[in-house]
Amino acid sequence: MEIKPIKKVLIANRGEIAVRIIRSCREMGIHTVAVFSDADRTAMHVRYAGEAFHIGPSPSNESYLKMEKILEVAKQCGADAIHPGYGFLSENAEFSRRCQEEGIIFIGPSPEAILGMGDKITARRTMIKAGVPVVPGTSEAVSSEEEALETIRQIGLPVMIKASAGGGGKGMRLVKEESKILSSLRGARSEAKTAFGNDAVYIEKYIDSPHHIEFQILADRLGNTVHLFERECSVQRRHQKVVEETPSPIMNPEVRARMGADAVAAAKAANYEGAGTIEFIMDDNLNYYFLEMNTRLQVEHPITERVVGVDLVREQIRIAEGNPLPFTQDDLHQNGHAIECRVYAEDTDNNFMPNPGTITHITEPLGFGVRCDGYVYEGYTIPIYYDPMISKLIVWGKTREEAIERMRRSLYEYKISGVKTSIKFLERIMEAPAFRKGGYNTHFIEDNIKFLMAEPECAFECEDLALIAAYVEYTTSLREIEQTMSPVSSHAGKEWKDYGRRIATRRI
Ligand code: MV4
Repeated sequence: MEIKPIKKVLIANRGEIAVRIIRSCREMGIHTVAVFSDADRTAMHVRYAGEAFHIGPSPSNESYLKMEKILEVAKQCGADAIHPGYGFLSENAEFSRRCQEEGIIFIGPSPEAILGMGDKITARRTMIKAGVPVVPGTSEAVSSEEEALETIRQIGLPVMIKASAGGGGKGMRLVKEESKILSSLRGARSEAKTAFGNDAVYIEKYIDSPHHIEFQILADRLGNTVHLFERECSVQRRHQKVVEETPSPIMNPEVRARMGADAVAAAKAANYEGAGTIEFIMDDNLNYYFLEMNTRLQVEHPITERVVGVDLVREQIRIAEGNPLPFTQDDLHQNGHAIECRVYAEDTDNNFMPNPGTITHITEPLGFGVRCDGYVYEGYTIPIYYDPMISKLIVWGKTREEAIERMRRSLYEYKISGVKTSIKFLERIMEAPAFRKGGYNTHFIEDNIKFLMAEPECAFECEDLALIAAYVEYTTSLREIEQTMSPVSSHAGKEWKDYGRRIATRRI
């Protein structure tokens, strides 16, 4: 098969993921083209890219979701590929098809693969055929109320009624009582009709307090498919992931091997090409079931990159060029432990309300084993139009314990002023006994909300630190004074220095 080198990539996205993609392109010697809305004229991805084109007003449906406008820019600037990132057009089969029609490489799966996994009933049937375990339930759309009652009698309550066109928690109903079956069915149907224009629903046995575990896969055009192990994503709030880690603390080698093989079988059954994720739910006995396939690069991809040692964006591009995967399954191993915290501009004390605004100061953590994928800078105003995620902080450690302590240290170093952020909430997660123990499930945040809402403990002596800060502040201003005034003040500075040294050595 033919290999077509990609020379220029248009990034149909914004924020941290656009910057992330540009970074890999630059390392590969690939030219980059940013697109931006009114609100993003001063955005980081515009500065990072080789070229940048304005595509419309701030709302995404008038800019980042405008397929024809983006294709027009791609043709005009001679881009031979488009990377959609996550969100926006990344799982839009129509966009994948339009790229094909225009002779532009879509760095992602075919329209058929997107459609096949986007319809959850079709996806379930595909997985059943491939021998991948699915949650006990229906393999066809529910055709009548009588049939629904009969099916639920067989499965047994509680059950989940889910919209076939849904996903990520949209169009779902949990049914616990016989008397609520029909009202839930009607509710789910009308919600699905309104949200997706498709009222097909299916029924699954309800798995109580599951763990959310997903497998990263990569598939090339030649039929080679590998998995890059799991990510534990059970720390979530209202279907928004908050912390992810790999390896999963509840996994064992035997289950990992079986799930990995099932993830590969799932990707092959979907005729998949590129990077994708197979989502499973797992119960406390480590029984696992296919839930959904995400046909895109995911927010939490860096933890896999860190532990497996693979740049997933680079591999996406190489696959899109038609190259074979440069490794086999046996070449891939997990090395150490990685954790990601998603930092949001939000008010955690006020129902996690988004808190966009101007960043007046930012100091990002650095040091051994630390990666910070962000896009904001001092003086930047986070627009109200898009996701309020500021950055993703990713740390690596030889062990899980080391990674947790490195995350605590990094969150402690992370200073953002001007907007409220979730940093302290994340510090508290790292301190939570239920997180440190490792057996947590998708109810972790609600089960521990009282603990998580409290002030984080200081990993260091707070009082001493305040004194050191006062000392630093004092001597800094002294230095400025010294430059313009009499030398008398430098003596006072020495007293502070001695005191500062004394307390600094007492640090824990
Ligand atoms: C479930 C489930 C329990 N039983 N299905 C939520 C998002 C969507 N992807 C599917 N979801 C669930 N499906 C059955 N049969 C529990 C959830 C669920 C969940 C799944 C993964 C991560 C977080 C979750 C939070 C609440 C519910």
